[in-house]
Amino acid sequence: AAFSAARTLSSSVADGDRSTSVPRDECCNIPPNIWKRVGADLHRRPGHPLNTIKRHIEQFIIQRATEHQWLADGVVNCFDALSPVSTTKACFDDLLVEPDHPSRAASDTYYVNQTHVLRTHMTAHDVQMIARGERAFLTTGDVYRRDEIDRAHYPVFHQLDAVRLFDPDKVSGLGGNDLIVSDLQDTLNGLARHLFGADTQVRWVDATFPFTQPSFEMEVLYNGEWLEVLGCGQLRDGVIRAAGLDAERHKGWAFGLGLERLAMVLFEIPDIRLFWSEDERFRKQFASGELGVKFEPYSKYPPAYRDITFWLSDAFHENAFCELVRETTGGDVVEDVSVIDSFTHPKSRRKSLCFRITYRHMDRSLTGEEVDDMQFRVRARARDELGVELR
Ligand code: FA5
Ligand code: MG
Repeated sequence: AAFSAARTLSSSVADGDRSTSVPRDECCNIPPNIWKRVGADLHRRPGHPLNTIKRHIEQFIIQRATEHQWLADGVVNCFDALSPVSTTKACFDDLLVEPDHPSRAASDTYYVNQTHVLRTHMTAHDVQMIARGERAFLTTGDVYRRDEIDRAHYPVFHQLDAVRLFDPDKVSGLGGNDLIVSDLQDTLNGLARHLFGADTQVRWVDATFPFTQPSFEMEVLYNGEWLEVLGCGQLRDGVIRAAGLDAERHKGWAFGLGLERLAMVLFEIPDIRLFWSEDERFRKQFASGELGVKFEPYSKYPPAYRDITFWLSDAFHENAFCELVRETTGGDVVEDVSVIDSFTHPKSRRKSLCFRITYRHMDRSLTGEEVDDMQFRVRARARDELGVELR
């Protein structure tokens, strides 16, 4: 409802001579604050912490690929300007994501129209890249997910994905698959040491992704806590076939990692909204583009809390409420939205939730009046647009 005029998105893709222009239709669920982020390309800004991490990962992989002769000729190609508008085919079908998989739901994914989404992961590019002849490559970009609001979650974040396909002659026969998984884990153990230091502890946890088998998550021990940094695995035959290759001969691995997660730990950045800050006090600290920087927090402005309680409507979804809060308050003013109480009426079985909204601007303090005004508008919109009954 927020858009009336048709709008198209133009965005250059890596090979420069194409551009996509995708019209929206009634399936579009992308609010203005999200559109605004498309094309911001934080990961391409020199001196931005996401750019710094991206460059260091690229350097590490290129060096490893050279030392271990990943490619008979050529270099590992790194793409960071691929359009974030993806077809559902590339983002889901080609990757064997089932038709009813929750990641496809409009409650979790931003649709431009019925057949196009804002990519939910960088893996969306893998099949096309393999199909056009890439055999070892990296892709970095902004990905979009409708999600909850807190200091570690933001509806736009950045991922770096990598793929390595092997020389068919080297992996045929016995031991081929073991070789692939051990090369994958060696590569990522090396990457973790490169980023976090030589004596970093890493552990491997079994995972499930539709497009890889076996699948793993890598966790890094950092300041006493195990932190999930990436997902990975051996590409399934169906993915290789979707790219037009013979899966008997062509095998390989893929991984995908979250750049904000890594940056928050490495640089001690306490809030994911800071990556979007234009404040010089943030920007300047990272201008050197070096890995060793530790963020010096500047004064944190005090939070203001407001609660809202309502009876749910049938189609109520927490992600939609968080998005409404974000849209109503202008994006980055709300630090957290959490359920603090829930109640089901014993007779009617109606459910009521109480949310606590934490208001805190990153760059200035908010007046009580401003907060009250935002809360008032959140209440009105929740009632009108989500059909909830305020209490
Ligand atoms: C994926 O997106 C898979 N495409 C990864 C993959 C690639 C697996 C290739 C196998 C082969 P997942 O949703 O777990 O998986 O996200 C991958 C990483 O992105 C996570 O480990 C985390 O570092 C980061 N991430 C995920 N969700 C968020 C979020 N809401 N905010 C910040 N970072 C996130
Ligand atoms: Mg995960």
